[in-house]
Parts: sequence; structure tokens; C-alpha cells
Amino acid sequence: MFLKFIRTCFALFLFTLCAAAAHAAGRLPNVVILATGGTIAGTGATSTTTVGYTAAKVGVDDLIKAVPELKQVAHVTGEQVFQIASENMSNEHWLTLAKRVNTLLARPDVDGVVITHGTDTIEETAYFLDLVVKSRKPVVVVGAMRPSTAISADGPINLYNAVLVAGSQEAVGKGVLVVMNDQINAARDVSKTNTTTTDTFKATELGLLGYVVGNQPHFYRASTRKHTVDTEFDVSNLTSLPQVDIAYTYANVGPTAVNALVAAGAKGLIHAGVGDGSLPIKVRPALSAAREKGVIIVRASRVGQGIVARNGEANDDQLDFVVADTLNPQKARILLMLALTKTNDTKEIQRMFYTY
Ligand code: DAS
Repeated sequence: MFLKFIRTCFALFLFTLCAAAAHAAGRLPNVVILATGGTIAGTGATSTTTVGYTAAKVGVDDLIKAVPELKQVAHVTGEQVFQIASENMSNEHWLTLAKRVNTLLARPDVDGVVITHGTDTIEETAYFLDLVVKSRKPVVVVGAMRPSTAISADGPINLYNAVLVAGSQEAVGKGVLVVMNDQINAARDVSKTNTTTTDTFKATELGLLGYVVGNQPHFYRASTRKHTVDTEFDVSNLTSLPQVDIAYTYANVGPTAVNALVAAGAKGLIHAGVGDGSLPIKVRPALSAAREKGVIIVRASRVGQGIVARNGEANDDQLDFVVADTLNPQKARILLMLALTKTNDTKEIQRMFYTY
């Protein structure tokens, strides 16, 4: 164990030395753009079409050509990993993307990676990568709220800022980042908060990490939760992820969704409860029955901010449930999927929700 620690420290020291030397030598960083689709690659019928356009039309080479200024901040190469609207993102897409990112970042000549992505599920892909990327090098996920054909499209400046951050020393070791609207957010805490506006990505209460201003990233905070090289998750040998679903709660809800998801083979279930993860009396028996069948139950909240407290609105110790801490339901689902690749022990899984 001590030897592993020494080896890790020495590797980190060497990496930092090489990266600093490269930057000190004034070499532009090498940044790879992995394109996946989305509005940033979208096209509309007219220059004022900002809704009702088609996402995932423009290829990575054209995205790069549209921002010649990229050459001033990095040596950029592009790969079209897939071309989809991100509401169609799947576990298989995530595994493909994560493996490609890890392969690229293991190369000494790659300093950082940018992923262009639809905004609908950026927060999920970014958090998945935050948990499985095995490098301290910057990984930046970026999208746009206006298609490339629109007046004042936000894609080009977002892409420029993302490449700038991905090639920066300041972003090393910060975990996976979402860079949009001149703001730098942590993958764990950022969410899409508005359906159409360009300022949509926010970590409403936990706050952003910094800004991109004057062609420079400015960091003011860092995440306190473990990520990337410090997580216990490794997807290199995975070809699928355990089925985990989300049951949404509202006034008058019954057990139908919970029962249907369990019958369809869910190995884990996120209960998107009201308030502090409250369990309606009509749903509780279905969740307990699911737990008895071996399904892992996580109490989350639809509220969007704040801690779901263990043994608060339900006796989690007695029910053998897990609580999501501050993760929203869609991010709790990602952590539970990865947790289930390691264990079914609810105490271990609860530790993971307090760690990542
Ligand atoms: N459909 C949306 C998506 O691909 C478009 C976007 O906002 O990027 O996420």
C-alpha cells in the first residue's frame, strides 16, 4: 500500500513536471475534441430559428473550422465519436466515450479533452465521466443553447472557452468540468436550470468553480468530493451497466411505476421523492417489497437542492435504504449504477454517496 502511494506521488510529480515544462516552454497544449452531437452541432431553417431546429447535424471538422481562433490557444484535433441529440444518450454511449477519453488522456502528447454534447444530458455525461476518467488532465464538456446557424450562436464562444480551459494548467486535477456561458462548473453539482436560455447551467446553491474571462480560466473553488483518479470505479472492462431507474413522486402517486420498473428488471431504483425525499404511504410498501427482492433503493428528492438526510423522512436503517445526499435523481442514478458494479452492500453504497 505504501509502495503504491509512493509510486502514485512520483507519477503525479513527473506528470506535473512535464506539463509545467511544456507550458513553460510555451508549447501550445494538445487538445482533442470528441464530438457527440447536440445543439452545438445543430442547424435551423433561418438565422432566427432558436427552437424547432435539428440537433446533431454539423460534423466536428466544421465545428473546429467555425472557430479559427482555436489555433491561438491549442493544437486541436477532432473525432466524431457519435452524432446524436443528447436525449438519446445511452449507457453504451457513455462506456464508449469514457474508454476513448481514458485512452487519449493516457497518451503523453494529449494535454486535455473537450467533449461537445447536447445540453439535455450534459450534466449526466459529465458526472459519469467525473466518476470514471482515470487522469488528472482536464476534461471539459461543452454545449450550446442556440444552433450553429442562429444569430449570436453561443456554440463558438463556448467551444473556444472549453478548449482554453482544457489546455490550461489551472484545470488540472479539478475533475470533469462543464464550461458554458463564460462559467466553469463542476460536473457533480451543475444542472440545466432553464429549458432555452444561454445561462441555463448552474450549480444553484453549491456554486460555480470559476469563470473564463479575458482568455483565461479563473478558479475560485474546487469540489470537496472525490473524482477521476480518486474514485474506485473502473469501466475499462465493462460492456454494460446495471439497470437503474427513477420513480418520480407527486401528490396522489401510487406504486405503479415502482412495481413496473422492478418487474422490468431494475437492479436499483432512485425514488425521486417530494421534499426531503418523503415516501408516500401508497409507495412505501412497493419500495420495501423491491428491497426484499434485492433491489437497492436510494431516496433522492425532486426538489433539486439540499441534502436528503438519512433516517429523516424514513427509517433508512430499518428499511435498508440509501440516501442520495445532495445528488439529484438523475445523478444519483449514475452513482448507483457504478456502485452496483462493485457491491450490493447498502452500507458500502451509502459510503459512496457520502464520498463522491
Ligand atoms: N436536444 C438537445 C440535446 O441534444 C439539444 C441541445 O440542447 O443540445 O441535448
